[in-house]
Amino acid sequence: MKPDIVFTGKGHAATQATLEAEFTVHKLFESNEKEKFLRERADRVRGIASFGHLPVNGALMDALPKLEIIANFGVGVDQINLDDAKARKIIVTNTPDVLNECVADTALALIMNTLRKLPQSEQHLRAGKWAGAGPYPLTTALGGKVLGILGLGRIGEAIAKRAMACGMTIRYHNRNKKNVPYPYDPDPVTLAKNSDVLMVVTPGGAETAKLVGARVLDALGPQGYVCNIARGSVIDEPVLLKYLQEKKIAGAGLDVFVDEPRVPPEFFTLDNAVLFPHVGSATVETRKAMGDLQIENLRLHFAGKPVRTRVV
Ligand code: 8YV
Repeated sequence: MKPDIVFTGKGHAATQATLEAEFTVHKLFESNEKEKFLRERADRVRGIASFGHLPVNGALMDALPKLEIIANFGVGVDQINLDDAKARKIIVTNTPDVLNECVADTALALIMNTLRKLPQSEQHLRAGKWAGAGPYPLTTALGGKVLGILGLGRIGEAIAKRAMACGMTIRYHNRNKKNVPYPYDPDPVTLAKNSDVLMVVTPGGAETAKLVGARVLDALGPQGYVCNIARGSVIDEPVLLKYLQEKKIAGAGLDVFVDEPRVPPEFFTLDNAVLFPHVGSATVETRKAMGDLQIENLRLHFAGKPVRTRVV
């Protein structure tokens, strides 16, 4: 008997194909009557493979009383209510580490594109302005600048290495000081004050919601840049938009947004922002590795063994 699991969203195709071969899969995201869908399967669903943004909260868990495990595709589990899972003794797994290098590559690309305005300069060429209006205006170098990392975990460390190779120096803020060679700032405002570029790498969720707002952006100042590779929720998005429009900061590089895939169209007209459609981990290799880990956790659990990457 194949265990029954629910997909919460459409996700990585090869991963979903493997799961469909090994489990009896129920696609919640395809249903227009979700309550009925869950009620009809409540007696047999033992797992959730979570993909995307659909909240996995206590109500969903209670609708599936046989639920034992929620295996997330992604390192960030902010859409899953971990307290609710813990209270119900439901295991939650994620896909850490396998994506560190790709996400750090994307973070470096954000810094480079934001400071050097490479997408904007390419636009200049494509619009035929190079020959007409002349060379693209000068931009600013990475070398010699201070990168402040807000949330120095494993991804943050991989970003630090790359930024140092470009001649940047590193500082950081975490809730707790770490045993690392980089100077520590006691709060996000001080970090922003001491940095030229602030890179947001914290987890999402309630604890970090709008951590970067007016006070942090004021501390960064008109010469400062902010980049976000974490979650849109960590930055106060309307405030950031206003600061970019009024040039109260120099620029922003954003891979994540509050209401993905919807991005406020006001961002599209900004010359001082570089926008990526949440591609941090989006390579063939990394997405396969993330899927393999998600699958492994489900296989191990249903074979009665401990999972590999347990969050709660
Ligand atoms: C993915 C991510 O975009 O791992 C995460 O937390 O945000 C990304 O790697 C996402 O999980 C894919 O849906």
